[in-house]
Amino acid sequence: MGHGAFLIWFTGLSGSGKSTIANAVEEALFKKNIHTYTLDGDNVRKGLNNNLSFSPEDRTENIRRIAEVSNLMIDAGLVVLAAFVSPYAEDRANIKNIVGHDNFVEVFVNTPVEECERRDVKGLYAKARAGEITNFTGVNAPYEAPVAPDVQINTIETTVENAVDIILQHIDKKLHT
Ligand code: GGZ
Repeated sequence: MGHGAFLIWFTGLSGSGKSTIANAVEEALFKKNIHTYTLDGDNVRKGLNNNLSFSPEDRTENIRRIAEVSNLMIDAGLVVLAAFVSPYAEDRANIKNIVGHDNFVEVFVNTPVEECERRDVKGLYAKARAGEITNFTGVNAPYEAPVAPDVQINTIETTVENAVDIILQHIDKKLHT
């Protein structure tokens, strides 16, 4: 039996929890026998997009390629999860045009920069503050928060488990079409 194929796009700052939530959603979908693939900085920026920097132009190209790859994966029948900072509203609108509006679910992982910086799991915020990383989103590069995301997760008030439930509820209809 088949299932719906579409893209769940997670946007938010570095360290906001995008990948953690995407991975937990993927695990929940796996248990429902849904075929998935997760794209994130770790598997895309090291390979397909290893020639791209964090300049505004390269971020736009990063997101465009990821949207095109996602579109191919949707063609193959997968539920695609993608976790990228994707700071520009225009780039996110472009994803929607590439995969088709009905195939796009935008999840805003809304963790304030102060909280991301407090966690600083990878030490990147400290490096950005020290001037060792330029163009760092939230410190010296902009993040344009989604105005009307399909789902918004406030990670200060919401556990990963609850976030998964909220997202699963939102995509339930799409899974069964
Ligand atoms: C933002 C950066 C930067 C700069 C390196 N700005 O927490 P992480 O480490 O694993 O997630 C961040 C990741 C962002 O890559 P994306 O492909 O998602 O960005 S975008 O959508 O804007 O193209 C962070 C790390 O790469 N990183 N330098 N300057 N994040």
